[in-house]
Order: sequence, then structure tokens, then C-alpha cells
Amino acid sequence: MSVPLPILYGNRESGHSYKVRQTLVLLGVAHEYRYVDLQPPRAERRPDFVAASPYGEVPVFIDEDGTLAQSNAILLHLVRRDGRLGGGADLDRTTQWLFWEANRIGFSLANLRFALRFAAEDPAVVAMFRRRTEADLDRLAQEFDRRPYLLGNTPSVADISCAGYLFFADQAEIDLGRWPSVGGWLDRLAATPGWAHPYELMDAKQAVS
Ligand SMILES: N[C@@H](CCC(=O)N[C@@H](CS)C(=O)NCC(=O)O)C(=O)O
Repeated sequence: MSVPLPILYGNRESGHSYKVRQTLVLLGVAHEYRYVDLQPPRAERRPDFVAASPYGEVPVFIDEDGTLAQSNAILLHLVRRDGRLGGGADLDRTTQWLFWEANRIGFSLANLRFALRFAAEDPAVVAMFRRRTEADLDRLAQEFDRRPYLLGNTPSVADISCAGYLFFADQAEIDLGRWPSVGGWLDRLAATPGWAHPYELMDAKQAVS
């Protein structure tokens, strides 16, 4: 009897979905990627997604343990099961960085990019997202002045999560040249075997890998 593959619902423009798919690929978890068109109103999106999604947002991940939304909750689920990429003894520090990401870079830069690319946002709001993004990059730079990855010498989901939206920095009109140690960290991540740019990884309308 064949066991159904885990399913990831995501979208090519979604850095939060990218964080999950990149982790699945790096961990070698076979899964089915289901593309969700986010243009239609929430209730009119693909019915299997509407039925599965607790908040109406991608990503949503389904495996034998159940259905999970929230990118960082999914990352914790995966590394808890696997033990690599920040699971095992590093789990508490991994969790700390994932909570930071959710409130900081995954909020500031994600919304700055969204405001500049997809929405006509009030300039004062855009300026607030920009100030906050810059403060978050200052904070990240402090880490990479001292160590190659957030947890030390090897990459983890803390890095995958905090870097996710930084691969869209140009779309947020952020020049990473101001933060060379952050740029060096992103280059190291991009050189990890199995790493791919968000558009490369998330483009397939539907894929099994
Ligand atoms: N905190 C959530 C954020 C998820 C999120 O903002 N998803 C966006 C795409 S990146 C979405 O589904 N937008 C469509 C909508 O809200 O209807 C996470 O980390 O997964």
C-alpha cells in the first residue's frame, strides 16, 4: 500500500512558503507541492486549500501528524522530527530565532516588499516598515560579525527562516551592500547543496519532489 506524500500548499511570491519548501528539500523530505493562486478572494481559492487552511494563508503543510499553518511552526515540526537543521540540542535557540523572525524580519521586510510591489500603501507606513527592516538588518549583522550562521558553524532553519525574505531584498528597495556580513551569510546559504532561489523553487505550479 502506498503512503500518501506530505503536501505543501504555497505560492511563488510567498517567502513564508519558500522557507518551508527549502527546508523540505534540504532535509530530503519527499512531498507534493501544490500551487495556490492568491489572486482570487480567499473563499474562491482552490477548494482543497480552502478546506485545509486554518487562516486562509499559505503555507499550509499536511503530513501524517495533521495539518499545520504558520511557516515557523511548520519548520519546528520538521526539525523536531528530524533532529537536523536546528532540531535536537539546538531546538530552544532555533525556537528563539523563529519567534524573532516572525515579529521582525519576516514582518518588516515582507511587508515593505509587499507595500512596494503589490499594494498602494501610505508613505508613512512604508517608511515605518523601512526603518524597521534596517534595524533588523543591523541586528542580524551583529551575529555575522561573530559567526557564520545564527546557531554557530552550520546552517539551520533559523537561517532559512531569517533569510527567506532577504532573497527578495531588491524588490523591497533594500541595498544589502550596507550590511556586508549579512550579504556574506546569504552567499554562504546560497552555496549550500540543495539551496535554490525562491523563484526557482516555488515556480512549479504543482510538483512532487
Ligand atoms: N505568519 C504567516 C504569514 C503567512 C502569510 O502572510 N501568507 C501570505 C503569503 S506570504 C498569504 O497567504 N497571503 C494571502 C492572503 O492573506 O489572503 C506564516 O509565517 O506562515
